[in-house]
Amino acid sequence: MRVSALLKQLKIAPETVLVIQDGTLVPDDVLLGDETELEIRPVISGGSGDANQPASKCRVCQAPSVIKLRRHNAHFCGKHFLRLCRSQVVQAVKDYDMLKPDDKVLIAVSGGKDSLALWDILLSLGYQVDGLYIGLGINDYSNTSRSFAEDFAASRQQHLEIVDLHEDYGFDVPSAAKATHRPPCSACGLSKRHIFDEVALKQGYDVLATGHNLDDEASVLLGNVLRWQNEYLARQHPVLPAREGFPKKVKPLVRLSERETAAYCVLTGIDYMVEECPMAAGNRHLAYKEMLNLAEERSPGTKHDFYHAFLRSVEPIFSAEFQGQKESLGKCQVCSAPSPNELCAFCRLRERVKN
Ligand code: Q46
Ligand code: ZN
Ligand code: ZN
Repeated sequence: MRVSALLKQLKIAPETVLVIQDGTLVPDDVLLGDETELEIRPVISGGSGDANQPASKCRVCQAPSVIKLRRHNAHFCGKHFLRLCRSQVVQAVKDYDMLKPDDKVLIAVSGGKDSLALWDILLSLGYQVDGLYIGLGINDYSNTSRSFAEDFAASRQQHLEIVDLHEDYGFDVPSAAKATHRPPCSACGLSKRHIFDEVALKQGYDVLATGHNLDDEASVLLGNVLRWQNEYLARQHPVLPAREGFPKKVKPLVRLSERETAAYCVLTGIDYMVEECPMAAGNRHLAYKEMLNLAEERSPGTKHDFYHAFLRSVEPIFSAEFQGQKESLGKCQVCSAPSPNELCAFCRLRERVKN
């Protein structure tokens, strides 16, 4: 039986998983023996069926391929797939003026596929990049994801800064969610943004990089469009310039899908946290990802065109509308972060959880 037939029998959409044997990818057209042991690793949320891929060769070198990318309408061998991933990052960096060669970069690392793939790609491109891991106190998930981040940093002899929400600030994400009666992702996102900014500025980094990929950005865009959140649309750019109290922020993975970053990790031997955060359930962006995966299934390239055509043609209109409307901010009396109030949102959250 071929891999494609096996997936069809299991009712698994090939675009939603990676099939892995002995640490490398197995293409859809490979014939499986009776004793073959495979890992079928989910890599995206949602999606639907596709099967019976034709026998495949790498588009570049004609060697047997390991992955098919439908939106490029091409197969790639491992070497040329990795080269494609790096070139997509180079292209994003160039298109949006994300990084200068001698920038001191801080990357927000979660232990998942995206941030570790990005760290590896930026290092391979010669950038100077340190990692920042934030312990969120989400039980085993946090402990395990931290060890993936630490192992990667150690294997590449890179510096990983660790901040622990509980040890350093006296609360964690589950207790913040309880105290605020809001979804965990709300307190989590707020805390992460605050700490990323604080560490990047205090330690003199030029740029903060995050591992948001094409699926993340396209699903956020869909959410913003469905509700016509014009102000959010004006700010949905892969680069946010530095301004008083905020570091420059960049998203160099906006040309790569999450399936591609997962495949990058498998092919480069990067161990990452495969399990999703247990608090992600109910996050409405997962529903938007599923919608986009359905559209992508019918029409490969939809996600890319939706997001990148927005950046090219529509985002400038929204950002012009809100140009110069940024409120001038004072400083938080506790932590000095920019804030329109006496206490910034992060310090207010801390107070609320404490009481
Ligand atoms: S870690 Fe935090 Fe995510 Fe978990 S609680 Fe939500 S925001 S889902 S990237
Ligand atoms: Zn090749
Ligand atoms: Zn504060």
